[in-house]
Amino acid sequence: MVANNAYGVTTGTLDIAVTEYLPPGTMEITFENAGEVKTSFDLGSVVLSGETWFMDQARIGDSALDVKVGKRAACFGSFYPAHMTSSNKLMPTGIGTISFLYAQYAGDEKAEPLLVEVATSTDPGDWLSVGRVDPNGVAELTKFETSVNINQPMYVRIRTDWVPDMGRANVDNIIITPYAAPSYSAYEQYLLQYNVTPGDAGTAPGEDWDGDGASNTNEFDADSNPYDAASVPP
Ligand SMILES: [Ca+2]
Ligand SMILES: [Ca+2]
Repeated sequence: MVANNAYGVTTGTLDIAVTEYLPPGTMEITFENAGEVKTSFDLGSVVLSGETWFMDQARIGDSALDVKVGKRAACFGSFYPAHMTSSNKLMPTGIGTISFLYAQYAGDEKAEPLLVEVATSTDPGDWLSVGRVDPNGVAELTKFETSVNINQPMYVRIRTDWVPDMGRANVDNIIITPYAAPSYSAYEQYLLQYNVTPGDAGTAPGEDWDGDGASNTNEFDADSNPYDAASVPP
């Protein structure tokens, strides 16, 4: 790199660790904080980054066979359906994305698939699946990310999509980002006013969707309806 300073131009190299950008309000669970320990697979609760989670048939693994970042990662058991479920609805403004690292537990030859679910209540029928990933045969931690985009707080659950005779899975560095309302340009807002999704066929500014001879841009400028040939700029 080249830098200008009081001593003139200097050059040199600099090692910069680039970490992922996390928007304000992001929840990050690394299983590394004090007390983030659960040695048994039995049902229990554990506070992770300030929120209480229930973990059943799941422990927080710290063995050499747990595939993890740092000292610990979640380890989902395989003898019975396993889950970790938030005890509260998370994220006051809603959920944008949920991501985590996953791998097959190194001590097993197979791994259970994992499901990511959200809900407004913890009634069994209320869970909405927002993602599924298969750690089977995945030896190195691999990132999974799914868009949720729900603008209200939700319970979050990660569970095994259980089938008998599989094996354990590790999950680490769970990141839940806050919902962010999309920002639209004036032109896009104009399209949305007519219930048309920006980017759909025929919506580009130079196009003439309704074939009335006026481009979408001209209709935007005149505030006429670009999807009604009877509505044309004066
Ligand atoms: Ca960790
Ligand atoms: Ca037109």
